[in-house]
Amino acid sequence: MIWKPEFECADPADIRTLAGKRLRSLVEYVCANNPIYRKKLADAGVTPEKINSIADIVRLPVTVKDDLRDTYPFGLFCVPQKDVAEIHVSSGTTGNYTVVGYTKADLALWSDAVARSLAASGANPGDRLQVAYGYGLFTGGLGLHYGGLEMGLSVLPMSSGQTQRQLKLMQDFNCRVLACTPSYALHMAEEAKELGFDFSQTKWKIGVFGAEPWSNAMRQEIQDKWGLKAYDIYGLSEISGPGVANECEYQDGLHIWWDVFYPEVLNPDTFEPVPEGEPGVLAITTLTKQAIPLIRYVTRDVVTLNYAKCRCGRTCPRIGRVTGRTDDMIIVRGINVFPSQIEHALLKIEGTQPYYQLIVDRKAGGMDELEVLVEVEQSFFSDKISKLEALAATIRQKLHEALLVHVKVTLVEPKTIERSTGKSKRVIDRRKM
Ligand code: DLL
Repeated sequence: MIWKPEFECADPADIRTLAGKRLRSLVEYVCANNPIYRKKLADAGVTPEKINSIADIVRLPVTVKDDLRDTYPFGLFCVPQKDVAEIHVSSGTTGNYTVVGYTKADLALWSDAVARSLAASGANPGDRLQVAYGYGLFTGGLGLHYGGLEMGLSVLPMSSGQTQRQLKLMQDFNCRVLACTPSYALHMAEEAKELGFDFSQTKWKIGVFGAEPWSNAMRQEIQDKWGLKAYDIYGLSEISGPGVANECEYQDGLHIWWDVFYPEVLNPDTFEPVPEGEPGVLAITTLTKQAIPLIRYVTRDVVTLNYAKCRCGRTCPRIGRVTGRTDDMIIVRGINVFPSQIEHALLKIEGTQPYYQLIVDRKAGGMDELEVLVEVEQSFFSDKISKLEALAATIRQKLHEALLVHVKVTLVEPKTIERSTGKSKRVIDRRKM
């Protein structure tokens, strides 16, 4: 089912024309309603009259997370407080939180974007949707909730955690669509196994998983354990939340809803656009948002964009899986390492579990050491020690091939690594830079 074919399957030239018009209105709007934006655009020498097509987007200065933190909490808002219907806060690790506000129209826009995403994943009106993303101030829970309502699904707002209750209700209520982080899906499957829960008694059709990087190998594992088809959903609070982009039935890249969230791929250092099809950092312009519209917001997510028409009929470009973030990338002895590379390598090794943690430390002499903690099946610990050693050697070698850096491998028993019901913390960086 295609939720908005008039946009999703349109001639790309028509979408670009529309985006150009929307961009000009956006520049007029922020200049009229926000002094910080007004000054920023004036400093860059931009006036609305200079925006004549979407190609002029490169004239506009980019927005970065610090622009939001520095103006905490409401500095970039463009509407009076009375028009702010809802507020979310993203989980900042340093400095101020990032605050996002929504007018009623923004909530409608967000609901629509998530409805498009659910439809692309194969949900149908009437399906029961179990939302096991956190609700809190995280956008995952309410985003999927609103999208589900908009599409006419029957929404079960579980939030994350309480796994036993999740399992009971999914079976009793014949839930068809699951929404949670991929790591929580694996965690639930693990607990289900211990409880003797039988997935063949459930009616699952699809899962909509995102909010953290995952791989095709992890997808396969989730699909096998749950007996559903697993789709990748992407988004970030600053832009609305989940539902900025989503995979279709072909699971071959995430369609970005570009009539409202206009994407560019930029060089992470210069913020110049990279040639089409090359990797870079994703920047998004919210073309129609009211409360806190963002112009060329640099997400820090490293992606590639594919403009080829998809077999599903959609013409909106597809982002490849997020291969990392320009800011969670770790540099070990001069080599860039993405946790997703490690996950990918581990999932291909027999006997390992999809739970791992990276610890980066600086040893005496200034050498960085990357230690990878990997959970392995219990049987390895009851077997001869040589078997455990052989497995550690295999992992070391495979990781070296994948990363081009030597790592220390520590094998740990199942359940040693802390489980998360939301995003898992993969990297512990103990270096004092
Ligand atoms: O994670 C919104 C969301 C909720 C997306 C539920 C999908 C599902 P934030 O907490 O602001 O918002 O975190 C945004 O998470 O910049 C990416 O680095 C990462 N991320 C989100 N989706 C994916 C994904 C939500 N599918 C940040 N694959 C983003 C990889 C993802 N990384």
